Amino acid sequence: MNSTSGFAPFLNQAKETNENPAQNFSVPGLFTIRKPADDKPQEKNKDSTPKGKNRNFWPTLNLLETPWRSVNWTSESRKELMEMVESYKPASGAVSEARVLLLGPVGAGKSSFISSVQSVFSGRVLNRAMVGSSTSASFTKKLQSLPIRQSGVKSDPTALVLCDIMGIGEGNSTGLSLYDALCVIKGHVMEGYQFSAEEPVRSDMGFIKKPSLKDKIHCVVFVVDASKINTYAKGLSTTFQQLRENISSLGVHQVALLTHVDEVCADTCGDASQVYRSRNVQQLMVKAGELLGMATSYIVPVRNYSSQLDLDESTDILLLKAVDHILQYTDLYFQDGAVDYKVSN
Ligand SMILES: Nc1nc2c(ncn2[C@@H]2O[C@H](COP(=O)(O)OP(=O)(O)OP(=O)(O)O)[C@@H](O)[C@H]2O)c(=O)[nH]1
Ligand SMILES: [Mg+2]
Repeated sequence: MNSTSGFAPFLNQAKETNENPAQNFSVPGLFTIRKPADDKPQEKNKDSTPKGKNRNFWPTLNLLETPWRSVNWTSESRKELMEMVESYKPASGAVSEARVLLLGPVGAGKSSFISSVQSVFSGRVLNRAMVGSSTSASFTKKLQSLPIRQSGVKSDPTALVLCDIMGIGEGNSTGLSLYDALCVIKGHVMEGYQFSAEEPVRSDMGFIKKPSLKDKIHCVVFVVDASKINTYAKGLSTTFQQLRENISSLGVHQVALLTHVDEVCADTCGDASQVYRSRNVQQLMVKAGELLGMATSYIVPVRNYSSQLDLDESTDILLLKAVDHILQYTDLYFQDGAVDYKVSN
């Protein structure tokens, strides 16, 4: 969390000039310091004060005056986004499902994202994808393809399948290797394949020699943890660069998720709808772009369900916006000539 000590003079000015702290005052060129309006009813879910903190007068120093991306945080928007995913059909008659692979360092929140999206559609917080804790070894070991199911009683599968995999290593000897990742993307690896950091995918056992379009990955989503952006090993950037070059040469588009945004901003922790007003999140998005070698426009912040037991509308919208973003780039793959190749490699 940002220290507020550098802003002390402004805070004193606030106290001196505002007998009634309900009045706002401006710091030239910076922002308006505003007392949360006790006399004005706050919109539902718009409380930017972290729970447990003093709610009476805590200027929102970490928050931008206006969000830098506009999102509609209403129930209607949530419903529309859910309907969009439920009615999604891949822009190619050759496949009935879009297969999206999550790739990222250990503990970044790949499995949690899948569980969180499943939770949104099932109406309660679930843990279907195996979520681990943030340790040095990947908790997920197998290739697991998880369909996102429609909301409602029938819960038929949608056309979106999210594929979970072992975390990528920070060097050559740990975690999923570049070779293994490319084998999965090209469609050579069978469902349930158990990865090993010591041994690459073998071409004799359960290897799909001639994968068809339905076996391949149609979009890659990199997942990075906002709270670790500043401390990831230096080699990770090179790993991402190699992955991006190789994946791009297969015609597969890539986007990225910045997870754990609740851990880098108390305002976002208290209310996910503040995410695009958070200075910290904005700065970390830029750093994530540098780490991944990607323009920020490809990256979206998400807050996964980790400790919560109940769904929250703004968190759902953030997750659904991420799915919407992913599907746009998935369809580019189908629309591109890339899918014309009959045999991969
Ligand atoms: N606060 C918070 N915790 C998160 C978030 N996403 C994931 N976590 C937690 O981070 C830890 C690791 O999450 P996983 O989903 O297992 O991460 P992973 O990328 O699948 O990790 P491996 O399978 O080990 O490679 C778990 O304790 C999650 O609850 C998030 O957005 N916010
Ligand atoms: Mg996992």
